[in-house]
Amino acid sequence: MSKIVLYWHPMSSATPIACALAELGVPHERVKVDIHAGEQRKPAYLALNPNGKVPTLTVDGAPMFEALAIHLWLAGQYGVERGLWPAEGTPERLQAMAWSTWSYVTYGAQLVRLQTARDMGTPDDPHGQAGHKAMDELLALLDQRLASQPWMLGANYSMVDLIVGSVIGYSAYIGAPVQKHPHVLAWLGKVQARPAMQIDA
Ligand SMILES: N[C@@H](CCC(=O)N[C@@H](CS)C(=O)NCC(=O)O)C(=O)O
Repeated sequence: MSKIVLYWHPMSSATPIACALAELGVPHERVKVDIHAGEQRKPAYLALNPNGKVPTLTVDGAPMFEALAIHLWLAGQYGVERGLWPAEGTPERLQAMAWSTWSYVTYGAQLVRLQTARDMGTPDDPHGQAGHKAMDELLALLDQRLASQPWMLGANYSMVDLIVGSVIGYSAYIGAPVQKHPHVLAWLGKVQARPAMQIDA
């Protein structure tokens, strides 16, 4: 098996990756990068991640960055044999890619608007309000999907639930209207109750 190292900081964008590694049962090392002390801007770290952020994952010493890319790589590499990610060439794989990207990119863009307004102490300014409204509409899409099936891909839990659930869970924490969408709320509770989501990360 490849040697996997996760560069992380507690309660950060690296946390869902630590949870994914736990869910998949992938042996790995963790290296803490203290982003409050500026360690992410040191040349040795920038050589692994020119973006200067956590997470970074190295695979036999070769680095990759961006949480979504890491999620998709881990799921494809370790998830199929564990029944947690659909096999290549199946319609379910297409849905897994689509919804994972939807959460980090489409929903994530609105999350950033709300987060920025919140960080500036003005969550109710027009920018924050627009982000809130857009998230409400996107959550309605998700609610519709989860009204007819218990998990993102159908009858069984998969890494898509962990990936999408991590983004939706964080958005709820910063004030997205998740509680208005009953199927999303119930599903999120189940995702967050998984043992892999309880790890100290
Ligand atoms: N889309 C990026 C976001 C990463 C990100 O924003 N990480 C934050 C922690 S949550 C960080 O490292 N911040 C340090 C900094 O900006 O200097 C990714 O997935 O790599």
